[in-house]
Amino acid sequence: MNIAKIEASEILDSRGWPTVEVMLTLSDGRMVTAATPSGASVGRYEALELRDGDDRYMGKGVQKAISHIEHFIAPSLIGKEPDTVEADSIMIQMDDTENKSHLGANAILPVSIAVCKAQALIEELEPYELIGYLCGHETVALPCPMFNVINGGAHANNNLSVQEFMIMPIGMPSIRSAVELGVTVFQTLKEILHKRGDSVAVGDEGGFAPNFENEKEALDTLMEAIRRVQDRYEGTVMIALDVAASQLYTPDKKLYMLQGKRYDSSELIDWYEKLISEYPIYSIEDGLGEDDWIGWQEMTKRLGGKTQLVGDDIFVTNPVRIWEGLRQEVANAVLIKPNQIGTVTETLQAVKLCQEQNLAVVVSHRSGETNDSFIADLATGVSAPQIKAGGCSRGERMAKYNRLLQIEDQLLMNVEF
Ligand code: 2PG
Ligand code: MG
Repeated sequence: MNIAKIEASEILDSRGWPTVEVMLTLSDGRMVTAATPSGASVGRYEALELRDGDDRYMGKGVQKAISHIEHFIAPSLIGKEPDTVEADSIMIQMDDTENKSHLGANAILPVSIAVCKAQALIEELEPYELIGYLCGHETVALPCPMFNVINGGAHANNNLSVQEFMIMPIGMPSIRSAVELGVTVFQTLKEILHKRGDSVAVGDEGGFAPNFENEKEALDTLMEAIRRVQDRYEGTVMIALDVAASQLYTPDKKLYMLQGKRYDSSELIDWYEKLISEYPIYSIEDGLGEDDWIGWQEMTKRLGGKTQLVGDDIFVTNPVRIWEGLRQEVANAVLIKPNQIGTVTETLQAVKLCQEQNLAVVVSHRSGETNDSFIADLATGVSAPQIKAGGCSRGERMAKYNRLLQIEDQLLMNVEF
């Protein structure tokens, strides 16, 4: 079964900005689609997202990426059997840059995902099964969801410096029960905010974004919601933060700006230490900036024994940077975002490296998303311990959690009791 057609079109993401959708048709007429997401707090070392820079959509059109698919990528894949590794290697060679800046990661990734889905289809597998097979895993496991229930930083126009306040239902017997617990905390938080007269409007990732006075007030409110719900469930609700500290960093001064106050790396680590002693914080992502390797070393030494320290902007899903992290002994977990590196194959290579080196893996969405739920299959296929896919509202976020529910149902159907 061969690839008969690859068509690309400009669609809109969850923020209303253009992005690329690919439709791949097989020679028997069956079709798959894939779309690429887009970040707001974009790491400096991520693969390049090609934007037109002309008058359309304030420069954010993606017609150039689409024309690269039509003129270069599609002709090189049409007539071939869909094979993820082969297609990715053709596109990587054709691009021939370190950061996909020739063709654009937003041209390459949706084709890569579409080929992966098409390969699964013809092999009569679900995408997560194919991914598990490509990773050499005999079984797959569902991830623990991290629900982003309070949005700040670059994802909301409130005065929170920390970008994401997430809850993790730990020790739950199933995804279905973890989702129920997450949603119940989310709805309880909504009631608390509503009663106080605070805004219950949501930010880019589907979490609430009221004008809390500071991070501590946000955490106290979240703890109140957790306490009201916790006793009714068997698991424990822990907190995860994404500080997205590259956004708060001034490299020449080597200082971070939070709530109008300047911190050096050590002072920021002191603050995290205090937060960890006061709240059930399981995980801190991007606690320091993408170039602050010395600070990251100190943070890992001081906090890494008790807290999950996730590298996002510092690693950008790039095996070379993850290796550098291992060499410099920074972080104990890696955020995995396919569009930071640009192909499914390289994403799986990054995961493999993490798994071999005992770094925890957190598969992640972007703040600008589509309804493509591929990351749910990715997280399951690689048996990632965690996934972050946003809050408990907005269709593009729920698409991922709903796909996890569907996968769990499929897996349970195959279990013989
Ligand atoms: C992050 C992501 C996703 P963005 O920083 O982890 O939450 O945000 O897509 O804006 O980079
Ligand atoms: Mg992040």
